[in-house]
Amino acid sequence: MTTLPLPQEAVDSHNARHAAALDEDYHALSRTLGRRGIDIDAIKTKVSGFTIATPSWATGRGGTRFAKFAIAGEPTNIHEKLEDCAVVQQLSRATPRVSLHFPWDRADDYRALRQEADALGLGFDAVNSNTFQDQADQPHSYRNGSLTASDAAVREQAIAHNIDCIEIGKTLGSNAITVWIGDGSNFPGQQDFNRAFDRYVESAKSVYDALPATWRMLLEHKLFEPAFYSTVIADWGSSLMAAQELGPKCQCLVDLGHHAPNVNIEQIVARLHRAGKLGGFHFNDSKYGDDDLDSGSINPHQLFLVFNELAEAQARNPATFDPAYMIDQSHNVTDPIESLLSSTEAIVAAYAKAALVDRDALHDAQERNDAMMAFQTLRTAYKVDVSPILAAARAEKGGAIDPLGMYRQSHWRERKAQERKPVGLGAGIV
Ligand SMILES: [Mn+2]
Repeated sequence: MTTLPLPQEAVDSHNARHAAALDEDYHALSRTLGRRGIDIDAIKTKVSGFTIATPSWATGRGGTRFAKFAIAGEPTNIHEKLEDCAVVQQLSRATPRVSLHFPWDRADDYRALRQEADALGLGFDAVNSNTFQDQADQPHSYRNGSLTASDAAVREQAIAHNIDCIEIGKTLGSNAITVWIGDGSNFPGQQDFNRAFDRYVESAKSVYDALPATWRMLLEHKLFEPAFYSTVIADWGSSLMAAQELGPKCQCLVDLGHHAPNVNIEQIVARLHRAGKLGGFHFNDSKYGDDDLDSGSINPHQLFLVFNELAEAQARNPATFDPAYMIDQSHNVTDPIESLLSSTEAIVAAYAKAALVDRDALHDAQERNDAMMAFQTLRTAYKVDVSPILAAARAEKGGAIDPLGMYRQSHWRERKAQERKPVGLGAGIV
């Protein structure tokens, strides 16, 4: 039996208060889109089917390299993190799966954890391994790298941890492992670029060989940090080379914050799709580097352009198009549940706007070299306020018409501040 974290009657009565205004806005938009030959209900159906995973680690105040400032009522263990993810799902109805990170989310009994999640209306997305920091009980340090370390014993330990994550994921019902390593160098000459890459491919092959038949291995690249001179899997080129060498079950994962400033990320999306290696996404936003800011808070147009390429890819290969979508953010100054609700709305809105693009008109303008009309085709879709479509889709599934308003009204955090033990001090890069 599903036991949702908030009383559903409260959500229903909240929706009843907003229903008339939503109905008015939805019908007004329906008429506007209708004049362009777009059926609003068909877009709403698409939006209803679109889901994104939430990461367990984003339910706490992430902190920076400098400090972490916890809030009262923050979750302190995987059980409380699942509860908070269930609040996001109950109100947004677009985040039905949680992505776990090991060993951060270690539990005694993963079969029981799966049942616990199921009772909250949640399932599990990709599992994430962590060989970028040392754990108290491990024999070898990752100070000189993990999957690419020059010491074979360190590499073996990192491989074994990844295989452990796959085993846990099998029990949880996951179907992918996301691998991000911090391996790299801080000094010119410190590391041989290609020997490190060779060791990466060799180690990753052992992880790949442990994948169940239906699983995918997603390689996440990142330009810099913690290594500040070179990173082994720094860019989509390195990621693609590794994924191609490893085999068909290995694909690339694009984190929006893991690129050099001003890189054309939407073009990377198109290229990876062309190579059959577009495996997944981590959504966030960025001003300077890997800022992990809330999705769409800095550059919502880029988010839309990324989704435009995803929609293009889906239209071309609907049978094989299946990227794993996840939010990957660090919430340092907000209530993490509020950031997740707001980010979910921004991501789904970008998806909905991309679905409004007149693809025939776009392709036609491209072929005729009509730059202005090609651009205006995108701009016309981008300018639409799709909020009524999102709200109607949420309400139909039992979510809140105004998720943030409903969340504040629920006093969830204040109640949890009474029940949960306080989080300690500390730095917390995520
Ligand atoms: Mn990421």
